[in-house]
Amino acid sequence: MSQQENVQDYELHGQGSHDRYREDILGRANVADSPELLAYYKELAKYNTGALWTIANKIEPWQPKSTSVPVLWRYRDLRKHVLKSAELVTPEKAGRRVVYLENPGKSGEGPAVGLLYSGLQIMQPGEAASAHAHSSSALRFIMEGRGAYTIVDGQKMLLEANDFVLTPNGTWHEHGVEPDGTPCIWQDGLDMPLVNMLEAGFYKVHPDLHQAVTEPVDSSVALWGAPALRPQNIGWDKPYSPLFRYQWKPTYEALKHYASISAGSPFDDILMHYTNPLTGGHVMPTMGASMQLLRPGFVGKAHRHTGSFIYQVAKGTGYSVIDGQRFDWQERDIFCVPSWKFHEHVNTSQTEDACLFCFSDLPVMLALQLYYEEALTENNGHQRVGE
Ligand code: 1HN
Repeated sequence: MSQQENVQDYELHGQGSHDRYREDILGRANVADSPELLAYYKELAKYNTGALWTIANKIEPWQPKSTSVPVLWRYRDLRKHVLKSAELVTPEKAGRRVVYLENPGKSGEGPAVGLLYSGLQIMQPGEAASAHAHSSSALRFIMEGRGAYTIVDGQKMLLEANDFVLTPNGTWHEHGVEPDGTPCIWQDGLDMPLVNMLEAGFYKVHPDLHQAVTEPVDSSVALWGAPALRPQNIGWDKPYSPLFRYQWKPTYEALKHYASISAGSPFDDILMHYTNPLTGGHVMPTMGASMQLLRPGFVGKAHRHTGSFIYQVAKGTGYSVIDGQRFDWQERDIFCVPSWKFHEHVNTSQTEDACLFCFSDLPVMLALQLYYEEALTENNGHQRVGE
């Protein structure tokens, strides 16, 4: 799965990548401007063409160069602003009442990191947002509140703190909070920037604005939620998981069981991917998700890999060093790791578990043979902070 040998190969050739001399001897473009060439470039531009050697080194980096930067979004800063949005606009007017997370490296474009979108959505008791469908896939991670629900293709499911929920591409989906509930906030994650980059974005509003609930509540959990048991004679030919709601309690229990018999990974300690129960693969074709447990006192080593990753702290306190910057986090904070940036995680508590929810474009990277990873070898596997 990891293409580590290839990475080493690339590294060898990529050394001194900013060095013109090396570009030259390594057979990279290194053409100096001359009046004759400048006139030639001008002439080519008239015909909507260009000389590849003027842009080749830029469009073919030695290694991935993310335009996103690591960011930590602190929930204690954001929560009041998310609550405020509920006073300012209605779900009817806003369509989706969401405060989106924007990466400073990509401002004006919308992504939280790479080609992933994320935002915080709030619904008040008694509110309901209308049903729509799009070619983007979406997921939710529930942060707080009681009484929230989502309906996906006629299946209603309840949303509780730390539940992970799918609304795969093409499905009708709508959300609301029961009248006797409390204000509910969750994180949305979408592949929309990827889908738009591929120029494949479609969107439609449900003709009746709301769907009929055609199945018993939480039917996907009843059918597909049992560990390692597959229901008999249930046809499912969709490219995404038939289980739409992954509840927190069994997820945490599974992590604890795994932890009880495993030394864990030096980078991630105890990490489990949410899976499509039919295939064992990722939950959707474009986005995958995981929950990891950092046991008390865990100090992770640094590694890096391709793909864009958005974390939410489901439990505990600690910090992550991302591209040489330390980010201290606590429950409900969100942070991102851009592609090919070194990162390492630490649980600062000696007594309490820390759990990190994470979603990513890993399935895309794997399917397209673009997944590479490597460990940091110098400095005993730890980044130097602030250098
Ligand atoms: C969307 O459909 C939802 O269904 C939330 O709750 C956020 C952001 C961009 C595009 C579609 C939702 C979204 C979104």
